[in-house]
Amino acid sequence: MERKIMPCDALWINAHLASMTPDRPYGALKDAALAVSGKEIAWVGTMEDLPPESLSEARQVFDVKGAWITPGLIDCHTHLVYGGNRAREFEMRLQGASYEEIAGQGGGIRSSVAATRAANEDALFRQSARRLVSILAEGVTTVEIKSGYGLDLETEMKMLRVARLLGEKFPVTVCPTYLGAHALPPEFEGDSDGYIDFVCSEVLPKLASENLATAVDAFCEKIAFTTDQTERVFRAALTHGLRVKLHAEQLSDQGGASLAAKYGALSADHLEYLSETGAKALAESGTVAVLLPGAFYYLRESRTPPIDLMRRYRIPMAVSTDCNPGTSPVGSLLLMVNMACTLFRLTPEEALAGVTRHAAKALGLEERIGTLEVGKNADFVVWDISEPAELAYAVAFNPCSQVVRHGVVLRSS
Ligand code: DI6
Ligand code: FE
Repeated sequence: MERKIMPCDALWINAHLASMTPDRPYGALKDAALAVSGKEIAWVGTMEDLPPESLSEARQVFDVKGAWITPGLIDCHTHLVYGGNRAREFEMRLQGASYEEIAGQGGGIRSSVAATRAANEDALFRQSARRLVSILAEGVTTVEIKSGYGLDLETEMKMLRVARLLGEKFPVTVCPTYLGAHALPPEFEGDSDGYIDFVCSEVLPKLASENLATAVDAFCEKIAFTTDQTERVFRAALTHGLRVKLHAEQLSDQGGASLAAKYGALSADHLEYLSETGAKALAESGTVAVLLPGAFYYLRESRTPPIDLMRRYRIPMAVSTDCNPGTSPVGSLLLMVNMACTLFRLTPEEALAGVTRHAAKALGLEERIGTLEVGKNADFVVWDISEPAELAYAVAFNPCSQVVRHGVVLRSS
């Protein structure tokens, strides 16, 4: 083992590390220390192996007295930039209207599109910032944000600029995704192929040239877009060097997972109706299955994603908020960790891997984040808990006591 670790900028001692490497449960290393140099993790090991001089040489030492440290949490599927809210539709659903019925009557995603188009950039930023602040309070250091409530070029660009600005104003890495094929905008009524042409030949090239998105997503569903249309979007995305991902098999089995796999998608998301063929395809392409228990809960779905099938095919499972105004108005990733366990029967360890290591892979960032390993970004969280399963067990107590991103201590309590 490399003994010399210094000079380092800061050292965390007397910690238990849930490094989330896959070699042992939680990647746990008890009675350990972690050193940071610049923006990266410089050393990880036991207190016993820590060279004694490092304590005096480190510029800052944090004695966390037996607290646990995990990687910074990663919320890999959100639509957190949007205008307005859909509380009225929530009431309608409580009175018996279905999500599909409301969408069919021009509500649903389209009502958020109207509100997002109407909001100016500043208002959109302020509304979205409030939601982001809630998510960050629980130790999230990376968040994916999708567009898809603008649908026209101008509003999609506005949403993605707001996403970028959030990443500049708040201590979080924002991964921006273009979700043009989310719903058919009113100006293309009756012409969904025409809309897909517009997505592929006008919006996508413009966003790619302005670096406003790093990935492209689509909603492949009876109430949204077909597999043929999705495929056209994927082809255009790959032409412009963008990665793809897909809302697949949420309400029915459309073969979206197989299609996502065929295009080397980073992730296929939702997957309540995933078939064995789809699972096999995801496994072969190394595509991450992103589980979204918030949407499952709000839609009062009865069919859970086939977790045993995913385990059997060793598909990496991520967990995310799906923060959106319609099916998951949720600002707590730890609540999703809990619900992935209670509703989908993930183990707490699987759920925690779902918001760290596997979420990193769902964003294509597994080389930089998601585990506590030397050379990765120094993005981590100190938790006031006595074992890692506590993060899945309790709801809303927020045991986050310190957040570090890129080696900078953001907050301590
Ligand atoms: N699936 C979802 O759960 C969200 N988008 C999607 O494609 C819902 C979006 C909404 O209802 O506003
Ligand atoms: Fe979504």
